[in-house]
Amino acid sequence: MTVTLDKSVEDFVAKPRQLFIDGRWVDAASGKTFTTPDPATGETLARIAEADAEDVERAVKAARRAFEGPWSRLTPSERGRMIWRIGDLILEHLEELAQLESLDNGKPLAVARFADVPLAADLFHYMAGWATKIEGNTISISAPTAPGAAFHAYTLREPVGVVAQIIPWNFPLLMAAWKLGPALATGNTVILKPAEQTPLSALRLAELIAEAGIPDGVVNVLPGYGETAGAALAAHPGVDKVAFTGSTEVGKLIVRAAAGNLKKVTLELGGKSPNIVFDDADPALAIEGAANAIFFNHGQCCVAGSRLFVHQSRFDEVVEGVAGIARSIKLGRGLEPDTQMGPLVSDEQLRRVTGLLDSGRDEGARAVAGGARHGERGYFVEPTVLTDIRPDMRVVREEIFGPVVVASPFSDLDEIAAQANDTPYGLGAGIWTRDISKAHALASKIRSGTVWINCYNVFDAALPFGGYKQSGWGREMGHEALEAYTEVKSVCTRLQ
Ligand code: TXE
Repeated sequence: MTVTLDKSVEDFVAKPRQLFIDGRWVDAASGKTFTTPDPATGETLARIAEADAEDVERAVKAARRAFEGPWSRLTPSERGRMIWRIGDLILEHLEELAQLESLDNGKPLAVARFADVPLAADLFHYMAGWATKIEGNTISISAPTAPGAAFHAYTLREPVGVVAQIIPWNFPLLMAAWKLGPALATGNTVILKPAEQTPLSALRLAELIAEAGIPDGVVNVLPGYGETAGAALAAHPGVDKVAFTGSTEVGKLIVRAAAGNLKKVTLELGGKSPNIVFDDADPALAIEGAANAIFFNHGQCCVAGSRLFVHQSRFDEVVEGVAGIARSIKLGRGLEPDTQMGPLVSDEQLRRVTGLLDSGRDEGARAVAGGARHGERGYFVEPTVLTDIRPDMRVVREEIFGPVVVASPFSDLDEIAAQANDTPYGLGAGIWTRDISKAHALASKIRSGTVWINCYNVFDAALPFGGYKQSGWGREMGHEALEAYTEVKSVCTRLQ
């Protein structure tokens, strides 16, 4: 039995949605629209205005006016209260937002209720507190070139300015929160471009942001395609910073586009994260943890634990345990109450993931669970565990971004550190052992932005998140995120 949709959700998807520019809902200048499909059926879910370069132009102007005008005149405390209110409004509309997210992305409603929406609210609540705590320093200086003079020197932390934020489809609302929270707390204005596959929750969030009292033009939301709206934002000379989450390939395009006016860039990109199970790990915990590491959100997580390394003495037991969980996962429409895994987000992702599964099979990998598309309608893929792999296989080297884990045995600590780091990525890693010294010794050797010990996929608004190597630049969340949204100004006064 499918969950009955809230009337508000039915109404929201029934009406064509517009762009949100300068506090108003407007059609695209071109008049163009696009549709977002229900990934469980492939049928059209909603129609949305399609932003293009001309709309980017309008939004950048609005964001600049708001940055220099009303937004800069608010006190940090007023700003913080509004950001807090966004968090409250998200919680007040939890069910509605969870339904929209499940419909648009395909994820189980229970997951959206339990993870996406509350974590988004928590991020705004956390960042609201920082608005009143942006501080510089006073610095004693010696100024060797001005002997005998005395100075009073201090630093100010100021907002970067107009920020473009380009986000993906795997956690649409939560990615919007990760990006907007720190930008607003530090006094920037924003043009947010949600992914073309999942624009709905960001558009509903824009309504809540307006309701929270955020002035017109501070947050603008432009649904549209990457090659048009996204590229125009990344290249626009009136944008001071671009924050991007998505593929490493597009991350590199963003860097090139941003070079025109040398805008600041932060990137949260792909991963191929190692998850390492030692012989002394609690087997039940490690098996469940390894399954969660790869199957959560259908493997459509940048930190998915997609390379499972198991000590050779426990390899068969752990792999069979994870494969058993894979076989038991109930696939279905996100809105069915007993669904444990929904469809992938799009036909394109379905083709990408099944293409990689085919290449794995052709190169000699063995599927001990799954290995193919599930059904013929919608974008479902079987939870898959691959063994008999070699380091040069595409399934081992490339980010699959689906419910597919590759498993291989290892024998000692030095060997496993080298294997774990044998990837261009460096986003996450998991370590499962009861030996705390071994865990920390390995954690220090792994080149990644997050290491989880005896847990996986634990996120908190206070914990910085981001990548080493080709997984990105900069950190999101935590106090670190504020640095990426501020400039430091040194002010130096001669006293005598
Ligand atoms: O990503 P894109 P796609 C990885 C994952 C996945 C692959 C492709 O491996 O299989 O990327 O997914 C916008 N200028 N991740 O094609 O294209 C686009 O509109 C400016 C990892 O969906 O990178 C969307 O808003 N913007 C990842 C956003 O970039 C552009 C999450 C992401 O889309 C653009 C998603 C351009 N030229 C995919 N082209 C993660 N790190 O979590 C596209 N976009």
